[in-house]
Amino acid sequence: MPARLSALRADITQLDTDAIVNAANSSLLGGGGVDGAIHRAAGPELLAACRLLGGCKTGEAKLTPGFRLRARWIVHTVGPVWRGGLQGEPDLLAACYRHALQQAAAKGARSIAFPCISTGIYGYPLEPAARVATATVRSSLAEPALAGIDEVLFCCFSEADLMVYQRVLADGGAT
Ligand code: AR6
Repeated sequence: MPARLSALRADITQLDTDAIVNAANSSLLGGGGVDGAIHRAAGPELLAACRLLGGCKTGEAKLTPGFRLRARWIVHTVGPVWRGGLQGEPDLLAACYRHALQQAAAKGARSIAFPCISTGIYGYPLEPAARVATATVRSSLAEPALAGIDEVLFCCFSEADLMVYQRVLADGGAT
């Protein structure tokens, strides 16, 4: 069975996928946006766990438990700051999605939810980001190591973002 890819409008902290992804910064010590929301919802144990991780480079991903969340795992990844698109941003954003899937699959997660990484404070335009996200997830799920993942949710925070994702998923032939 191919994995199901879909978009929804939600607060990612409320989802009950096995893993959720955090759009963090390289310190992994919290911030605004979805990062702040995840830290508030998961509780102070999350910050304590993140302190032990030694930060995270752009495009990489590190995993913690979900603590007070319904999700069992949080995969923290650091998206690129948008600098016009010619500074390697698409490859770095793709690496975030690929590495987050790998971290989740290594723990046996079957379902995972992504926020729209880099498209808030980091300024990556939404539609090109959504194209990188959906194409990377589709191609990565063909890797044998990721075969256990059967559901990927793209969690949009606004109705406008959801409409873009639905169009991009439809263009790519998603189920
Ligand atoms: N659930 C789902 N999506 C959300 C939520 C939520 N609760 N809250 C915000 N979003 P951003 P970035 C959406 O700025 O651009 C932090 O300070 C938001 O509407 O959170 O990768 C980090 O520490 C947008 O669509 O992440 C870094 O310093 C998306 O999440 C920096 O921001 C991403 O926006 C990372 O910036």
